[in-house]
Amino acid sequence: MRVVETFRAAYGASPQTTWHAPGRVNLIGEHTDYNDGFVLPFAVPWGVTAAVTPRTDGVIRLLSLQSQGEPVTLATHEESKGWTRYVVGVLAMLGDRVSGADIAIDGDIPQGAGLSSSAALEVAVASALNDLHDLGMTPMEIALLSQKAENDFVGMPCGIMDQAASALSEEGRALFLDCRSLGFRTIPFDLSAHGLSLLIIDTQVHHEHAGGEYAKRRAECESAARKLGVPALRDVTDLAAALDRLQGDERKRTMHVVTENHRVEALIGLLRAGHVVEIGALLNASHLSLRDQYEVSSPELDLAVEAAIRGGARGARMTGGGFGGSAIALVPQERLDSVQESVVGAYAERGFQPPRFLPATPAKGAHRIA
Ligand code: GAF
Repeated sequence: MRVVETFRAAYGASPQTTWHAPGRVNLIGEHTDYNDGFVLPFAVPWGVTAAVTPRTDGVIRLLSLQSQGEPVTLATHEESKGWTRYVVGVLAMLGDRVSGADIAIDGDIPQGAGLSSSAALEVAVASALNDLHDLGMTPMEIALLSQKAENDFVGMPCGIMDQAASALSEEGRALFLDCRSLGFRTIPFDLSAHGLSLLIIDTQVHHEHAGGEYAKRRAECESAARKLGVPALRDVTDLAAALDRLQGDERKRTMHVVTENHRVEALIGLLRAGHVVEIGALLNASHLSLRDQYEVSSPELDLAVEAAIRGGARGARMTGGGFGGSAIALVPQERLDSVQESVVGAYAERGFQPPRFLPATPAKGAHRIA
């Protein structure tokens, strides 16, 4: 394994453990996690591998096969930049349970595709350290610690979805998570048995303002919940009455969150009943709500969705935080070529840079590989 070889070459000994943690796509339940709502992501076949050996002197040595040069040497709480923040953040959250580490990282998640490479990095490192130090954390506790690293150390106020998907997913299944109780179950998600595929359409565009807009959406939801006198938008039961009491953006955000939770539940009902093709309509409705009520889509994502449907997809939506990244499309296998042609053609016509296509099958969550 090349990450193990690189570790040996850099640090002069074999790593004591090596863990892999995947990225994710979200089938449905977008911007619901930090509103105590429901999500339905699954792990993708790409991820981050972390080869790790503990140290006892409070130092972190860190290298990545995706960035050039010598290992970076940092203290366990030291402020750092770029990708190293996610690793240092995990060690900072572990506090005196760990005292430094030598770490080599390898990753194959397409960069900028919005498939949660940062969550995969956090979960891979946290899982390896949990293993090495016998910390006894459950996968959910690893996800929570990784989220805290991202919230408190990196400063991104994300919910729990991405880290939970990376830590808890199971091959061939989607992960239904109640983000309030943290209760979860996995649901069989085998599209090929129904002659379907889930195609990721990576727009290869990521808009700069994404972080600030994300925090703004979260603040709007929290403000709307306060005005409605509920702990979180999850608790809105009478949507019409709630909308009467809100205005402007807060009204629109509330409409999205409440109906998106309904869509997650409806989609699970369809999967249980075996009506897989019919989930497409819910994907479409989710996209329109994210575009018009939550306002987190982008011209590239909207075009990917429209063109995929024109090419024969049974449904499509943006996935993840938005403002770029990827869309997903539910495609009958015999239409895979025509959907891709339709999207490529539409992008060329609008002068957008060509998108990238990746087939998504549900993969296994974080696990030890050596
Ligand atoms: C990003 C966040 F990290 C998640 O927590 C979630 O809120 C998602 O955007 C939107 O559903 O991926």
